[in-house]
Amino acid sequence: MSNTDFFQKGPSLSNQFNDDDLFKNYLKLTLPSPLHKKIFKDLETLGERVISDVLKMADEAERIEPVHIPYDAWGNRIDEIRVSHGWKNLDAFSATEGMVAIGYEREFKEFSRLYQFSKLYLFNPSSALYTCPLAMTDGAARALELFADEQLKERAFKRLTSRDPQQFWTSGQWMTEKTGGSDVGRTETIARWEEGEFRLYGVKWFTSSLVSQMAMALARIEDNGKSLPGSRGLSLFYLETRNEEGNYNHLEVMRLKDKLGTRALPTAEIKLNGTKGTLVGKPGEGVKNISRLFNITRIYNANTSVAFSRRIIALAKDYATKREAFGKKLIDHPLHQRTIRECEHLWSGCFLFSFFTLELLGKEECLIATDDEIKILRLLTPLVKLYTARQNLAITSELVESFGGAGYVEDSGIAKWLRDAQVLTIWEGTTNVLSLDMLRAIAKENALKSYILYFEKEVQTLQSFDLNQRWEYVKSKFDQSFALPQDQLEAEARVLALLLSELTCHILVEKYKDILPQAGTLEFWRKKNI
Ligand code: MFK
Repeated sequence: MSNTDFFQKGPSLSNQFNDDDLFKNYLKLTLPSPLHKKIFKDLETLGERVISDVLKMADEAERIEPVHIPYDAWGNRIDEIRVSHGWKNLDAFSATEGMVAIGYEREFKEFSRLYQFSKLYLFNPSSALYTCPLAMTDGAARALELFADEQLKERAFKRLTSRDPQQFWTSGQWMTEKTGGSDVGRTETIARWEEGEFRLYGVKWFTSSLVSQMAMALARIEDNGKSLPGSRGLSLFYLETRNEEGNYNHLEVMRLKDKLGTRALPTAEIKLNGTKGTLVGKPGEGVKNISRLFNITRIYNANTSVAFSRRIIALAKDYATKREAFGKKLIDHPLHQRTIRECEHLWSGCFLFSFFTLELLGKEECLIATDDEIKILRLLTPLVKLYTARQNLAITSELVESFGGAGYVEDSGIAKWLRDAQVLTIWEGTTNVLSLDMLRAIAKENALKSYILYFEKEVQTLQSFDLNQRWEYVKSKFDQSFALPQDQLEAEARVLALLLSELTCHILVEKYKDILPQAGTLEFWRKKNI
């Protein structure tokens, strides 16, 4: 055969639910039996759709990127954000499937979040990051559920949690400004009381999904031309992006961001020119209140990371059964196989970590979590976000490499996984900011004590020598670090955050070792001695 007659077959996907044994078995073990029987059919159908019609919507959304059209032909300022049909169809699909609604209908009580995020987990890698607006929508729904009055709940909460595509709204989360990305306390936007309502003035520097119908924003209430500095001066506002006539609510689009990845997502710089807003919660409690929102988006972020890792693993495994080199299939090369298996092992820990966090979230929202569980959720939320995002980046980089040059070209569809992976470590809090948030949770909530109380029995029951050693080591490392002066403790924060995340994965991997992908276990590699 001449060289020109050879065409390599690309990777393909099979049903993403049926193909994922860890996911299926974890749900079987965790959900009461009538429940898992009820939802498995739905997940199986979704597992097929995310490799067929839904994937086509996402492909279109990624091929036809959003554009900003500032003026119409006659010079009128219109600031249209034009998105593809694919993007709009993903919105309708999300509503119909109850991607946000399931979490708030609470039909399955404390397991509702597990069910909802099982669907999101399947949808995520075939959504062109439509799960970003969904994350903010879900976070906004939670903030409104907790802090809004009945009138606002009736108007907005109902729409954010609707399954009817005509009624369904998505929400933006307008926090980041030029002065402060992570340092939200430097927000400059002001809220001025004018003729019986608040009007917001300022520039929001990263606003994802301007095509959403509403947003939650932070602003500094001005009184007689003065406002309190820092985060204590910030309040949380609800605003609608358009008025009844369909015109923008006194805001201007400056431009769309030209980003490394997430290119289907219209992220804009916008100017608020007197945007009408409604105060949500108490004045001055904006950061505290919006943290209820970003604690939800951080959990979405973790779900996205594990779902993305799982997808690239599925693609790499399939490709390894098709591609031949040096006389045999890639999968038959021990080193190639080992690389994929090690990625799978890392992913297994991350998967279990993220779903464990969801178990706690479900309990907290149904008011059946213990005090310790609430504190552990507070502690693990920044950790699960930072750890899964970093591991996804490592796994993705490794597996893009496993495609060789084919992984580096855009039209194979592989390169984009690496571009999109990078954002997951950045938005919703960088690794360092989240490591410091872990310190905040420990200092303020005494959350480490709850963690130790909760997991100590588990570690003893599991009777693993390696795990016991690790447990003692991490505990002593925390003890030593918390005895240091504050600046030295902060310098240790990232190391501590990674250690505690790894320990959590280690415990869960031991606990669920019977359902791990066999070849993904450490045991397997030890026995093979390679
Ligand atoms: C695919 C899915 C992905 C989702 C995509 C969504 C895309 C959206 C794009 C974006 O908008 S990205 C923007 C991301 N920005 C951030 O995530 C902000 C990162 N910065 C932080 O998290 C800082 O730690 C923080 C702004 C919170 C620090 O601010 P401060 O002013 O130094 O906070 P401070 O004074 O420590 O805390 C104020 C209050 O909030 C305290 O409560 P008290 O008033 O009762 O003392 C804190 O305990 C509380 N707090 C802070 N963080 C909290 C929290 N409470 C609960 N959970 C938290 N995480």
